[in-house]
Amino acid sequence: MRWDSLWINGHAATMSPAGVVRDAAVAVVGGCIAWIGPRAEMPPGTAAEEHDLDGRWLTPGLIDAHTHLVFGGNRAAEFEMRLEGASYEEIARAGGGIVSTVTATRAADAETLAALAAPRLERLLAEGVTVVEVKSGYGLDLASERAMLRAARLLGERHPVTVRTTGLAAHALPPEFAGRADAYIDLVCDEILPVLAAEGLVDAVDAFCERIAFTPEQTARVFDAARRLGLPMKLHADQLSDGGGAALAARYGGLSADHLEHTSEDGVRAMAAAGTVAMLLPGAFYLLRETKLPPVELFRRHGVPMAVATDCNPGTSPAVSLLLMLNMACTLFRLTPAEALAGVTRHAAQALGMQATHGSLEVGKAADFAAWDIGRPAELCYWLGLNPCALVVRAGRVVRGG
Ligand code: DI6
Ligand code: FE
Repeated sequence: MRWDSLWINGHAATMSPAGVVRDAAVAVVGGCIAWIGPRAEMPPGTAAEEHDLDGRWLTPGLIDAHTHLVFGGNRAAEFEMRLEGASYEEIARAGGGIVSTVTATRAADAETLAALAAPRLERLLAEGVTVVEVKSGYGLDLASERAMLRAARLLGERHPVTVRTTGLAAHALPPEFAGRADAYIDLVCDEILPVLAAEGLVDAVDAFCERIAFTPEQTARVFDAARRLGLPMKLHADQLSDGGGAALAARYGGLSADHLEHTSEDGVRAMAAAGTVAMLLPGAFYLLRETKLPPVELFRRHGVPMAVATDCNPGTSPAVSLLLMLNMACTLFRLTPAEALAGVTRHAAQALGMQATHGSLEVGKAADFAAWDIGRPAELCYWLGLNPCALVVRAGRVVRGG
């Protein structure tokens, strides 16, 4: 065999059915994994480049499958108000919250938005992230939603990361539509989503189904539009109340239902039947000082795959560390470290519909991986603010460290 590169002398947490491979070898051809397994069983071959991992651990490149990374301004003032007693819902109803970010985002063009998001993205990438999902949803009109999604595409061109975009025009009611939510949903379904889809700017469609956002009926109309456009769906569901969002996402065959603190067992059952991933977002739970935990035990019992993401956004989760979310998923939500790691690899890939090519170290998948200075995989969930990432490889190329 003739390989482009060969990686030896490390241990691999493959996140595939092969599990942990000690003293592993990984051979790469054309940006994909051509062979992986115990070094002792490696077929004979030569590599153009050989890399010694020095006993480090390899994982698949991490995947942050739910972010609102692109936005203008920030909401530190609102953070202060909340500490003085105002609730997230009260601030939203008083015209603050998401709408204040909309004002700042509308004032920026795609270039500016990409420049504002770049340092946040770089923090994620420094922790071994190789795929990131980025939502729109702070533009809430065609031009500004387009600018956000263009900014996301620009980030994917300028940084060593695969960007998946999600059209979240149904995130909040723009002020100019006050009292006319159905008319705004018409605009989303008849104009914003079709135009952005035709321009190749959206890979999936999301909505915020919640008392302070859109009803299940309005959400269903957005999903019908997504279906007509052939786009996969995800949903901000049951974050602040049980609105039946998880079951709604499942009914449409959604890739994921996200947040889910208030999801009922019926919702969990529907997700299991539909193969919808439970996207857990401990950063928002933490920042909002929520007390209602997502039904993790029910997800386990019904075999619903759990993913974990930053939900990086200026209001409820100004988080730029996926490793910190691993810790919070374990500490706050009681995931095991193995579940949390699956949540940012295999199950995160599934939540983006990318499981055929990403999320585990397996032959034929993208050679996206990170090497870590750790003694065991659980250490990735353990530290608060220590980044043991030594090396990042994307599509077979070293993009960090090395
Ligand atoms: N749920 C969230 O946690 C974010 N969006 C959503 O639908 C928060 C967005 C924000 O407050 O800016
Ligand atoms: Fe979100």
